[in-house]
Amino acid sequence: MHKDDPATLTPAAASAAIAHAAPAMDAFWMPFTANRQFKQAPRLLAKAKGMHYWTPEGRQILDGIAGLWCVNAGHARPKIVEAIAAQAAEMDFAPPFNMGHPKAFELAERLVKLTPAGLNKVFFTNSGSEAVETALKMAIGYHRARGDGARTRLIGRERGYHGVNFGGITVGGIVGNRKSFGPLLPGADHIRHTHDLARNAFSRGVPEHGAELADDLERLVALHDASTIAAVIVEPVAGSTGVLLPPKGYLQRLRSICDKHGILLIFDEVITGFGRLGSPFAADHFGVTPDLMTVAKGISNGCVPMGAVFAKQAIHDAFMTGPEHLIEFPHGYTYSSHPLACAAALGTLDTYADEGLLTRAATMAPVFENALHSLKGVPHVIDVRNIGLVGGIELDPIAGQPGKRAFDAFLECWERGVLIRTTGDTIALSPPLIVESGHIDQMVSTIADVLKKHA
Ligand code: PXG
Ligand code: PLP
Repeated sequence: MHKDDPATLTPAAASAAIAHAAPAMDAFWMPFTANRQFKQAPRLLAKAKGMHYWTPEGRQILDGIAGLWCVNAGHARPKIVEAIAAQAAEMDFAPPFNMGHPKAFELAERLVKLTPAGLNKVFFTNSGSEAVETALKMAIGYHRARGDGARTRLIGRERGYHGVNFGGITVGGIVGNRKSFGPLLPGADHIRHTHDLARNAFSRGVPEHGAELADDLERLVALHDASTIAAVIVEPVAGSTGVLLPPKGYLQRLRSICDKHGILLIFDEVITGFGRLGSPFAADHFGVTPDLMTVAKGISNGCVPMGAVFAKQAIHDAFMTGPEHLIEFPHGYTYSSHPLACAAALGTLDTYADEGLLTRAATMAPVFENALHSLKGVPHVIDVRNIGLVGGIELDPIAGQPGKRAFDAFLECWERGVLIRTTGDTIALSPPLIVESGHIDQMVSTIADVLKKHA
C-alpha cells in the first residue's frame, strides 16, 4: 500500500492528501451533473490533444463524444490555438453594440459561404441556448414587422432539446428540463416525436417509417389556426434526447406544411452543424433549407464559447425599415462576436478546410455504421441508430431504475479509458471528425466488453 494512501492515514491527514490531489469541490455548483455523487468520486480532465484527454494523473482517455458534441476538429489544433493566443494579445475585447471589429465581419462572410443558399445573414451569440432564444425572437419579430403580429405561437417537438433558457425549454420536449420551472412561455405547443422502436429498431441511417408524423403539424394548425403560429423548431437529428433520426421524407414534409401555412421553419443545428452528418449542415444532408438555423459548438470547435443564428435575407430585411438611426432588432449580448471567439472560429474554419473535415464524416460513416451495428445481439442492446458520425445505442432499462444501466456503462467505460455520453438509457457517440477506424474499434469494443460483463 502506498504510504500516502488515505486509508492508512489519520482522517485529517487523509483529507489533506486528497486536497493535495484534487481541488476543493464545495463551491462549484456543477451544470447537468449529479453534484453530490460526482464529488464523492470525481472524474477530472486536465489535458487534451487530438482524439484524447488525459486525467490529472496522466491516464489517457479516448474522446468518443468530441468533448460534448463540439470539438469537431479534435483537441488543441495548432491553427485554433495560435489564432486565440494572437487575438488575446492584440485585442481582448471590443464592444459589439455600435462598434465592430474586422474579424467579426470576416467570419460572417466566410460562414455564409458555407451555409445552404439563402441563409446569408448571421447574428452571433455565445451558446446554443442563446442562439435558440435569438431565433425565436427573430421569428416573432419578423411576423410583426410584416404586419402579421398575431403570429406569436411557437411550436417545438416532444423530446426536443433547445438549450436551457426559457424560450428553449418552452419549445423543448424533455420533461425533466421543464417540469420544475413553472408555466414557461405562453401559447407554445409540440408536435409528436419520431422515435418508433417497434417499426424502426436497428435501422442503418434514416429509418423507413414515420414521415407521416410530420402531419402532426396539421393537427396543431387545425387546433390553433395557422394565423397564430410564428414558427416550428426542430433538431434535424435530435441529439441530447438520445440520437433520434428523422424518418425518410419527414423533414421534406415538415417544410412543405410550413410553406403551405406561412409558418417559419427553424432548424436547430447546434449538434448537426459543422460536419457531424458528413455535410456542412444537416440542411445540406437532407436537402431541406430552413428559414432560420441555429448553430454553436462546432462553429468554434468548442474552444471559445460561440453560437449563431443564420437567417434568410427576407427575414433580415423585414426588420430593416424605419428611421436609419434606430436599432432595427433590439437584441444582442455583451459578448456577441467576441474577438477571441471570432479568432477561434476563423482558425476552426481554416482547420476544417485544410483537412476536409466538413465532409469527412461521410467517408467514415460506413466504418462507423458497421462497427456500431456489430453491437446488435450484445446483452441489453435494444437498438442501434447511426448517421454520419453520430451513433445511439439504446439499452433496455433496469426495472424501476431508468437511466442506470447506461450510466453504469458510462462509468465503466471511463474506467477503461473511453469517454462516452449517456442520456436516459441511450449511449451516444459523436467522436471528433478526425477519428480513425482504430479509435472506432476501441470505443465499440469497450462498450461491448462492458455490456457483456453485466449480461
Ligand atoms: N440546441 C441543441 C440542438 C443542442 O444540442 C443546445 C441547443 C444548447 O446549446 P448550449 O451551447 O447552450 O449548451 C444544444 C446543446 C447532451 C448535451 O447531453 C447536448 C447539448 C448540450 C449539453 C449536453 O447530449 N446540446
Ligand atoms: N444583467 C445585467 C445587470 C447587465 O448589465 C447585463 C448586460 O449589460 C446583462 C445582465 C446581460 O449580460 P450579457 O450581455 O453578457 O448577456
